[in-house]
Amino acid sequence: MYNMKKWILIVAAALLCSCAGDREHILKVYNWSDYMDMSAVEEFEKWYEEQTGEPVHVIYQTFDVNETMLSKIEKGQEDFDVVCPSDYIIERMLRKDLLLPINHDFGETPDYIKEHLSPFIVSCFDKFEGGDKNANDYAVGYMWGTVGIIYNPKYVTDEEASTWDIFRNPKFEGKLFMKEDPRDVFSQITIFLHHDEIESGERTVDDVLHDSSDKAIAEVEEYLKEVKPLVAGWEADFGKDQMILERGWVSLNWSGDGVWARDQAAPQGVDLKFSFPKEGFTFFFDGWVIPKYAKNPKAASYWINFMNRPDIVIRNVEETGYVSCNAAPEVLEAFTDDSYEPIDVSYFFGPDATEVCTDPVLYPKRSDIERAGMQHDWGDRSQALIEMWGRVKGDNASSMTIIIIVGAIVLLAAAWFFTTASKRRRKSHRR
Ligand code: N2P
Repeated sequence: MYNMKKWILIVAAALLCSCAGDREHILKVYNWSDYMDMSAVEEFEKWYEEQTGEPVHVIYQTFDVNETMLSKIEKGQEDFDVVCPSDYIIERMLRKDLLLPINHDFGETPDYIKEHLSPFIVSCFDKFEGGDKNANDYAVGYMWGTVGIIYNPKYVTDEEASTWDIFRNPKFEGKLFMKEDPRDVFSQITIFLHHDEIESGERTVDDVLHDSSDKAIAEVEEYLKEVKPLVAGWEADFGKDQMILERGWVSLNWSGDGVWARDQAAPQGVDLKFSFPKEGFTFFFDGWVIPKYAKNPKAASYWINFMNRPDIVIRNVEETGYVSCNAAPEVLEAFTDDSYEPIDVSYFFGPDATEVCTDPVLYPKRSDIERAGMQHDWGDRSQALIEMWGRVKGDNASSMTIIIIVGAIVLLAAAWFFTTASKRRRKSHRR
């Protein structure tokens, strides 16, 4: 018996040691779902070994909501090596000291980040409100885009889809999909509710997006309660499929999903479009960061570098429909297509790119970008938004609960009444 126990302990210890040893050859990646050409993962493993002489095995996990990812790292202290949060979450992670600086020490390997990251992205990251830290030292842009409206022109006119007010239009009852993302939804609706002040110059989009007051939250709550009975679904990632299947006609969504859904729907004879609402909207930047609980920061920084190798960039954009933060000439060439009207994308690709035939949903025109604003970390006020979201979303559940409880009471009362009545009848028969 003693020998048996001893062997179990020895085997367990050996297993533990081999796992611990292995961890330095493991890279834990945590990314948004549907946000990468998965063949790039295997290719990274080979490339890393070629570049460093060390093996690595990638464990790849996905999330659909920024806050889920944040909570796993902030509260759970999980040891992901490289993750891909959005702008306002990167700000939060910087302020909470949750990130390690990006190490650009790649030896003989080219630094694709320094070579190709768009100056536009660098200047946007400079504006992140990360306390005393500059986001460019801790994060590298992966994909970016805008929040807008995917719509089906068979049922919805361009005019109807040009405003965020479409979500209150009873004509589209049961055909509207809303994003299960409190922050993205809040931002678009608050811009819509304040568009008069924005238009008159009294306030800027940026100012409105910084406003986390009770008043701003209450206004959006009221709007969402009006919208709610018309909504077919609140979705974290299935809205694009519902649009392709024509179960939805209108979806508040990310531009990349707009491109992806449009391209998937076309061969099936379904026409989908994406609008940049006239009142204004947000753009988002998702960037690679290395959390402070990472166990393999070296492979993490090589991963970020690899994600900027132009051929990998092109494959990821083609697979996901999202637009990369990388402005390499090969990328510009890959997404130049004469079937589009020329647009000015010099803000992204540099001064020569004033007339490029490219997809205006993928690369928004300069004039569209000028109407957009960025979301910022609200700190502790984020909780007030989550509570508001719970109130809006919870209403259905509570009225349903009330209906079920009342129904159950009525049934019980009816059962009691009939049993008592039949007992009485039996008694009076016997007499
Ligand atoms: C795609 C995820 C896009 C993230 N599934 C937008 N921030």
